[in-house]
Amino acid sequence: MTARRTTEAEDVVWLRSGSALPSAARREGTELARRVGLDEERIAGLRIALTEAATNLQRHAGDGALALRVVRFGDRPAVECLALDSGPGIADPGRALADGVSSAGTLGIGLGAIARLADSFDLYTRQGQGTALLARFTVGDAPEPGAPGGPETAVVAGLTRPISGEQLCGDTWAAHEDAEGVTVMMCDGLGHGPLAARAAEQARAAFRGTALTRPEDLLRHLHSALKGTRGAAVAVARVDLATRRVALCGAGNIAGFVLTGTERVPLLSMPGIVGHQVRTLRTFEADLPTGALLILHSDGLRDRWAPADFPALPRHRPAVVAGHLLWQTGVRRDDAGIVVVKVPPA
Ligand SMILES: [Mn+2]
Repeated sequence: MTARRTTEAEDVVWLRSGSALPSAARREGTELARRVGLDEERIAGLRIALTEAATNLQRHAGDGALALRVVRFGDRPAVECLALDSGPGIADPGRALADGVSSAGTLGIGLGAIARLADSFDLYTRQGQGTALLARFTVGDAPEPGAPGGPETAVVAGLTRPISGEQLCGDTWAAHEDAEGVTVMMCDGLGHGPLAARAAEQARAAFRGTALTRPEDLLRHLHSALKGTRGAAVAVARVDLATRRVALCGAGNIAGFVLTGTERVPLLSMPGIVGHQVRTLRTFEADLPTGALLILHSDGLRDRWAPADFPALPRHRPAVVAGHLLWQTGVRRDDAGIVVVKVPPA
């Protein structure tokens, strides 16, 4: 068997915009950074970046939040910060990124400093819609996969957010990457709270432990693994890097589609509850051209939008795409989960 890399949903610390945001961001960020062994100099940089991102949200963003978490690239952990908002957007991101221009007006370091301090940075902003900012601080020096100068492999990123008032999330995702392709799962445990989270955890464990890559086989495997839980909506997709085709098999309400700059090609799921009742399984296929994204998300995100609502979004890093779509289309009355796959040029 070829070497395989697994990525999975992580615990996400969601910090809503408010007066305590900068100090809360520094505290939580520092804790994550110490846990993964980031050195003190990088931690100092992380704290500056978090202060600036948090202050931006407070001053300009209206409704916004920071999502902090540990992500892993192989055995290299990183602390990742997503700053997401529904603010007015940044009119001139090029200028805001330039040296010395502080978007907060006080620190004098601004977005340019965040971009310099982080080893991975990306920004999507649209006037009248909002902004998604990614700043990542990785342990070690080697460039991560998919980064400029890094190995050209597929890049997978997801994001989850529990329903308002809950700590645990019933939405989850996981992905395997190997030399031939990428296999990805999105799972929405029925309802919310601890029982939904348990179904999600069981789906993730079953996905982690299998070598199956054919979506229909995988879905059947997950169906058995979820017996005894309250059940879930699950979709599994396989991207074949040689043919640049994607195949998806799903049961229940998971949205799956290929997104280009101008088009959204749906990959349908069948009715059913994985773990309880799955009658007919069908696999749907589509092309995945260079630059296009494969996106799976739960019904905690609205899916009535057009590619023109998010122009140029597919050009951005999958973590920014996941963050922006979750923030802009996510609902508060349900768990929300999204996973985004971008494949390298052929
Ligand atoms: Mn749901």
